[in-house]
Amino acid sequence: MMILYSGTTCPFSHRCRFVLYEKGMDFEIRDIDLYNKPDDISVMNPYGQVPILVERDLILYESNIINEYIDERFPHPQLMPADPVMRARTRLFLYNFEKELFVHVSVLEDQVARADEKRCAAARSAIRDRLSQLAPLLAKNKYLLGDEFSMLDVAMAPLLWRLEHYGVDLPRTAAPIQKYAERVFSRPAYIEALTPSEKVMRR
Ligand SMILES: N[C@@H](CCC(=O)N[C@@H](CS)C(=O)NCC(=O)O)C(=O)O
Repeated sequence: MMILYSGTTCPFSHRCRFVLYEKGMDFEIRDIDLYNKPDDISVMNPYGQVPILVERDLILYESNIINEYIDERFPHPQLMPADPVMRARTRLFLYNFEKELFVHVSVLEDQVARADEKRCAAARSAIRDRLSQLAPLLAKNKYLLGDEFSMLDVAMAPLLWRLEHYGVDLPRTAAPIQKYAERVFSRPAYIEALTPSEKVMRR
Protein backbone atom coordinates (compact mmCIF):
# COMPACT_ATOMS: atom_id res chain seq x y z
CA MET A 1 0.00 0.00 0.00
CA MET A 2 1.16 3.54 -0.73
CA ILE A 3 1.88 5.83 2.21
CA LEU A 4 1.88 9.59 1.69
CA TYR A 5 3.63 11.79 4.22
CA SER A 6 1.71 15.01 3.92
CA GLY A 7 1.47 18.47 5.45
CA THR A 8 -2.09 19.38 6.44
CA THR A 9 -1.77 22.88 4.96
CA CYS A 10 0.97 22.18 2.37
CA PRO A 11 -0.15 22.98 -1.22
CA PHE A 12 2.33 20.46 -2.66
CA SER A 13 1.02 17.66 -0.43
CA HIS A 14 -2.48 18.77 -1.41
CA ARG A 15 -1.65 17.94 -5.05
CA CYS A 16 -0.73 14.36 -4.15
CA ARG A 17 -3.75 13.84 -1.89
CA PHE A 18 -5.94 15.05 -4.79
CA VAL A 19 -4.45 12.47 -7.19
CA LEU A 20 -4.71 9.63 -4.65
CA TYR A 21 -8.42 10.33 -4.21
CA GLU A 22 -8.97 10.68 -7.98
CA LYS A 23 -7.58 7.17 -8.41
CA GLY A 24 -9.75 5.69 -5.67
CA MET A 25 -7.23 3.03 -4.59
CA ASP A 26 -6.00 2.03 -1.12
CA PHE A 27 -3.52 4.39 0.49
CA GLU A 28 -2.61 5.84 3.85
CA ILE A 29 -1.99 9.52 4.56
CA ARG A 30 0.34 10.35 7.45
CA ASP A 31 0.06 13.95 8.65
CA ILE A 32 3.41 15.55 9.38
CA ASP A 33 3.81 18.49 11.76
CA LEU A 34 6.08 20.81 9.79
CA TYR A 35 6.94 22.80 12.93
CA ASN A 36 8.22 19.65 14.56
CA LYS A 37 9.37 17.40 11.71
CA PRO A 38 10.11 13.78 12.61
CA ASP A 39 13.76 12.81 11.88
CA ASP A 40 12.77 10.23 9.28
CA ILE A 41 11.54 12.97 6.89
CA SER A 42 15.14 14.07 6.22
CA VAL A 43 16.22 10.44 5.90
CA MET A 44 13.61 9.85 3.18
CA ASN A 45 14.00 13.24 1.47
CA PRO A 46 17.42 14.94 1.52
CA TYR A 47 15.63 18.30 1.17
CA GLY A 48 13.61 17.59 4.32
CA GLN A 49 10.27 18.34 2.70
CA VAL A 50 6.85 16.78 2.27
CA PRO A 51 5.12 15.33 0.34
CA ILE A 52 6.91 11.98 0.36
CA LEU A 53 5.45 8.80 -1.09
CA VAL A 54 6.56 5.39 0.11
CA GLU A 55 5.61 2.13 -1.56
CA ARG A 56 7.57 -0.89 -0.37
CA ASP A 57 11.22 0.01 -1.12
CA LEU A 58 10.37 2.99 -3.33
CA ILE A 59 10.68 6.42 -1.73
CA LEU A 60 9.69 9.44 -3.83
CA TYR A 61 9.55 13.16 -3.19
CA GLU A 62 8.55 16.20 -5.29
CA SER A 63 4.79 16.43 -5.78
CA ASN A 64 4.81 16.31 -9.59
CA ILE A 65 7.15 13.31 -9.65
CA ILE A 66 5.01 11.50 -7.07
CA ASN A 67 1.87 12.28 -9.06
CA GLU A 68 3.26 11.00 -12.34
CA TYR A 69 4.23 7.76 -10.61
CA ILE A 70 0.75 7.31 -9.11
CA ASP A 71 -0.74 8.07 -12.53
CA GLU A 72 1.35 5.40 -14.23
CA ARG A 73 0.81 2.84 -11.49
CA PHE A 74 -2.99 3.35 -11.48
CA PRO A 75 -3.87 4.45 -15.02
CA HIS A 76 -7.61 5.10 -14.45
CA PRO A 77 -8.58 7.86 -14.77
CA GLN A 78 -5.48 8.85 -16.71
CA LEU A 79 -4.24 12.31 -15.73
CA MET A 80 -1.25 12.64 -18.09
CA PRO A 81 -2.26 12.70 -21.78
CA ALA A 82 -1.71 9.45 -23.68
CA ASP A 83 -0.15 11.17 -26.71
CA PRO A 84 3.65 11.66 -26.34
CA VAL A 85 3.57 15.18 -27.78
CA MET A 86 0.82 16.26 -25.40
CA ARG A 87 2.59 14.52 -22.51
CA ALA A 88 5.76 16.45 -23.26
CA ARG A 89 3.80 19.72 -23.48
CA THR A 90 2.11 18.96 -20.18
CA ARG A 91 5.48 18.37 -18.50
CA LEU A 92 6.72 21.66 -19.90
CA PHE A 93 3.66 23.46 -18.49
CA LEU A 94 4.22 21.80 -15.13
CA TYR A 95 7.80 23.04 -15.22
CA ASN A 96 6.66 26.57 -16.16
CA PHE A 97 4.16 26.58 -13.28
CA GLU A 98 6.94 25.71 -10.83
CA LYS A 99 9.31 28.38 -12.19
CA GLU A 100 6.75 31.14 -12.60
CA LEU A 101 4.12 30.50 -9.91
CA PHE A 102 5.05 27.95 -7.28
CA VAL A 103 8.45 29.49 -6.63
CA HIS A 104 6.41 32.39 -5.20
CA VAL A 105 4.03 30.07 -3.39
CA SER A 106 7.09 28.63 -1.64
CA VAL A 107 7.93 32.11 -0.32
CA LEU A 108 4.44 32.45 1.16
CA GLU A 109 4.74 28.96 2.71
CA ASP A 110 8.28 29.22 4.05
CA GLN A 111 8.42 29.83 7.81
CA VAL A 112 11.32 32.30 7.53
CA ALA A 113 10.57 33.99 4.18
CA ARG A 114 6.96 34.74 5.03
CA ALA A 115 8.05 37.03 7.88
CA ASP A 116 9.57 39.34 5.24
CA GLU A 117 6.62 41.51 4.17
CA LYS A 118 8.45 42.95 1.14
CA ARG A 119 9.21 39.48 -0.22
CA CYS A 120 5.63 38.37 0.41
CA ALA A 121 4.21 41.42 -1.39
CA ALA A 122 6.46 40.70 -4.40
CA ALA A 123 5.39 37.04 -4.36
CA ARG A 124 1.68 37.97 -4.21
CA SER A 125 2.00 40.37 -7.10
CA ALA A 126 3.94 37.86 -9.24
CA ILE A 127 1.26 35.22 -8.60
CA ARG A 128 -1.50 37.66 -9.46
CA ASP A 129 0.18 38.70 -12.74
CA ARG A 130 1.06 35.21 -13.91
CA LEU A 131 -2.33 33.74 -13.02
CA SER A 132 -4.15 36.58 -14.76
CA GLN A 133 -2.42 35.61 -18.00
CA LEU A 134 -4.37 32.33 -17.92
CA ALA A 135 -7.76 34.08 -18.09
CA PRO A 136 -8.13 34.09 -21.92
CA LEU A 137 -7.26 30.37 -22.10
CA LEU A 138 -9.76 29.51 -19.36
CA ALA A 139 -12.46 31.62 -20.97
CA LYS A 140 -12.27 29.18 -23.92
CA ASN A 141 -11.34 25.90 -22.22
CA LYS A 142 -13.10 23.88 -19.57
CA TYR A 143 -9.73 22.77 -18.13
CA LEU A 144 -6.12 23.89 -18.62
CA LEU A 145 -5.45 21.34 -21.37
CA GLY A 146 -8.85 21.64 -23.07
CA ASP A 147 -11.94 19.53 -22.40
CA GLU A 148 -10.23 16.93 -20.23
CA PHE A 149 -9.28 17.26 -16.58
CA SER A 150 -5.53 16.58 -16.30
CA MET A 151 -2.42 16.73 -14.14
CA LEU A 152 -2.17 20.46 -14.89
CA ASP A 153 -5.45 21.08 -13.09
CA VAL A 154 -4.22 18.99 -10.17
CA ALA A 155 -1.01 21.01 -9.94
CA MET A 156 -2.84 24.35 -10.07
CA ALA A 157 -5.83 23.69 -7.80
CA PRO A 158 -4.07 24.00 -4.40
CA LEU A 159 -2.87 27.50 -5.32
CA LEU A 160 -6.31 28.64 -6.50
CA TRP A 161 -7.79 27.31 -3.26
CA ARG A 162 -5.33 29.40 -1.22
CA LEU A 163 -5.61 32.76 -3.03
CA GLU A 164 -7.64 34.41 -0.28
CA HIS A 165 -5.55 32.76 2.43
CA TYR A 166 -2.37 34.13 0.78
CA GLY A 167 -3.91 37.58 0.29
CA VAL A 168 -3.76 37.42 -3.52
CA ASP A 169 -6.57 39.40 -5.20
CA LEU A 170 -7.18 38.60 -8.83
CA PRO A 171 -8.34 41.45 -11.12
CA ARG A 172 -11.93 41.44 -12.38
CA THR A 173 -10.72 40.33 -15.80
CA ALA A 174 -9.73 37.03 -14.16
CA ALA A 175 -13.37 35.92 -13.67
CA PRO A 176 -12.87 32.86 -15.99
CA ILE A 177 -10.19 31.64 -13.55
CA GLN A 178 -12.63 31.78 -10.62
CA LYS A 179 -15.23 29.87 -12.66
CA TYR A 180 -12.66 27.28 -13.66
CA ALA A 181 -11.53 26.94 -10.03
CA GLU A 182 -15.09 26.23 -8.87
CA ARG A 183 -15.33 23.51 -11.55
CA VAL A 184 -12.23 21.78 -10.15
CA PHE A 185 -13.25 22.32 -6.50
CA SER A 186 -16.57 20.59 -7.10
CA ARG A 187 -14.92 17.28 -8.02
CA PRO A 188 -15.67 14.62 -5.36
CA ALA A 189 -11.96 13.68 -5.11
CA TYR A 190 -11.03 17.30 -4.53
CA ILE A 191 -13.47 17.61 -1.64
CA GLU A 192 -12.33 14.29 -0.11
CA ALA A 193 -8.67 15.31 -0.32
CA LEU A 194 -9.11 18.51 1.73
CA THR A 195 -7.82 18.42 5.31
CA PRO A 196 -9.80 20.19 8.07
CA SER A 197 -7.20 23.01 8.05
CA GLU A 198 -7.61 23.45 4.29
CA LYS A 199 -11.41 23.43 4.49
CA VAL A 200 -11.35 26.62 6.56
CA MET A 201 -8.98 28.46 4.18
CA ARG A 202 -11.85 29.51 1.92
CA ARG A 203 -15.15 31.02 2.87
N1 LIG B 1 8.93 21.29 -4.75
C1 LIG B 1 8.42 20.56 -3.63
C2 LIG B 1 8.02 21.55 -2.53
C3 LIG B 1 7.64 20.88 -1.22
C4 LIG B 1 7.57 21.88 -0.08
O1 LIG B 1 7.88 23.06 -0.23
N2 LIG B 1 7.14 21.39 1.10
C5 LIG B 1 7.11 22.23 2.29
C6 LIG B 1 5.73 22.33 2.90
S1 LIG B 1 4.58 23.10 1.84
C7 LIG B 1 7.98 21.59 3.37
O2 LIG B 1 8.05 20.40 3.50
N3 LIG B 1 8.64 22.44 4.17
C8 LIG B 1 9.42 22.01 5.31
C9 LIG B 1 10.83 22.43 5.19
O3 LIG B 1 11.26 22.92 4.11
O4 LIG B 1 11.53 22.27 6.18
C10 LIG B 1 7.25 19.68 -4.09
O5 LIG B 1 6.64 20.00 -5.12
O6 LIG B 1 6.99 18.64 -3.47
